[in-house]
Amino acid sequence: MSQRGRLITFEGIEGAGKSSQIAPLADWLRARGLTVITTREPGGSPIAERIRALLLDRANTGMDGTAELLLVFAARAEHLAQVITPALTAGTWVLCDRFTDATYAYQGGGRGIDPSRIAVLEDLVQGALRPDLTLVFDLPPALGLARARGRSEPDRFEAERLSFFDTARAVYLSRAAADPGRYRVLDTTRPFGEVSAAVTRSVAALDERCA
Ligand code: Z5A
Repeated sequence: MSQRGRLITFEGIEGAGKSSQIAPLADWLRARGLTVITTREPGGSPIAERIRALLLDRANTGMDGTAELLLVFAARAEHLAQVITPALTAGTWVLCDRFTDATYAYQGGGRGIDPSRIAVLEDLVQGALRPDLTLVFDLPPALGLARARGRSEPDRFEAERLSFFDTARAVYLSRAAADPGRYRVLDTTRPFGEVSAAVTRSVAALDERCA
């Protein structure tokens, strides 16, 4: 039976530079003989992508916070069942653009939902599954928003106030500080190539095939 794959999650506030590091890391891992898929949340499977559209649609401004939380976890349950769990079981490495840390940061920090409620849903939907490694791409929110807003019309989250992202960032940093074994915080005010090198250094420690 093949060895279980690894789940690596990419986190950070809007425009932190996480999405653009996923493809280079996937190439780097494949060059070392590993089977890799890249995916994202909310989304990553057909039903979860439909939930993503609901969550990001600015026409849904004012959505109830608990409804938003449940939609995020409904999408995650579907993504886990259809994509992540089968891949990990088959020995595939899964690189996921956002996962449950985003729920603690955005629905917990940003929307003010008690983290203990999020933890209940995390246990229900994920059981014991937690990422093997979480990379937190960190930069001041004003810089992240300036990078992201250069691209397209803001979605329902991107349209939030700066203080929303300040709170989300603080949650990410405090979760990382509380569990240094699982998290690496990367300074993405640094040039892209330096951040990529920090990503591969962090991942290399996970498996001897990456050394
Ligand atoms: N959400 C939630 O509320 N709860 C949850 O549980 C989950 C998600 C899972 C998904 O949006 C939204 O869902 C998210 C939270 C919510 N909303 N927000 N905010 P998304 O996935 O569409 O958006 P995003 O995750 O924020 O992605 P993003 O805007 O693409 O940001 P990014 O991935 O961190 O950045 P990037 O695309 O890699 O880079 C942004 C720009 O900066 C781009 O032009 C790059 O070329 C540039 N860049 C990248 N790195 C650098 C460096 N080092 N120097 C200079 N420029 C750089």
